[in-house]
Amino acid sequence: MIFYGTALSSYSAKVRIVLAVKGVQYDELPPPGGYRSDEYRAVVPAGTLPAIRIGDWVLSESEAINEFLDELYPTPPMLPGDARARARIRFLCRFHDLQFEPRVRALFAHVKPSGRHAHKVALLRGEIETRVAQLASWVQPQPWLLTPTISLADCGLLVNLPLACMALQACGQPMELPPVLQCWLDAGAAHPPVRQALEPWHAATQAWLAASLED
Ligand SMILES: N[C@@H](CCC(=O)N[C@@H](CS)C(=O)NCC(=O)O)C(=O)O
Repeated sequence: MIFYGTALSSYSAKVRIVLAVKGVQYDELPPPGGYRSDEYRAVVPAGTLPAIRIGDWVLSESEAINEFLDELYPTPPMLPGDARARARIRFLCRFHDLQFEPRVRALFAHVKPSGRHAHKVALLRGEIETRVAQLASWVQPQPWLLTPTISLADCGLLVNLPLACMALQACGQPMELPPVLQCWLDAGAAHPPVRQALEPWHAATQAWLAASLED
């Protein structure tokens, strides 16, 4: 299996968690020509990261990849339980992709001091805090958000919740997490496959933030 990803791509990190938890053997490649390039689109038509390739079979979209990996490598199951439990896991995955991550991404334009608009950062911070409060009210980590073993619901948020904190800190408007979510993040960061999966993303993100702040 070829995994197309980069260290800085948060959606690549989301899939890398599933690959690490399931102990999948794969070769990681950067997108040939860069993402969105014609060269990469010739392999991955959507042009986005991450993507996987098995022979000439290609799949992009992190959530589709994660569900495919869960079916291909069923141990440990990351979409466990009955229909209702599985639906709740999918709900948190969509919440991450559709409600949470886009607002974190919108902060990126404001990290460099020269491009920062404090009032827009404040608006985004308010929207992110609303989503964080919703999330905290929906989960009772056991120790994972919805399950005793890590599920697909944890993966995107294990990347983008810390990213929201790091980006807001860099923008000069730090956010404090509710204790229930901070405890969950701490437990996640101590989990060896999660730690291994997040290491390259964390290092690249810190380097990018530091370089942007010096600009
Ligand atoms: N919905 C997509 C989003 C992936 C995404 O936005 N990836 C970024 C890198 S983290 C990217 O490829 N951006 C280039 C683009 O959108 O053309 C997924 O879940 O895979």
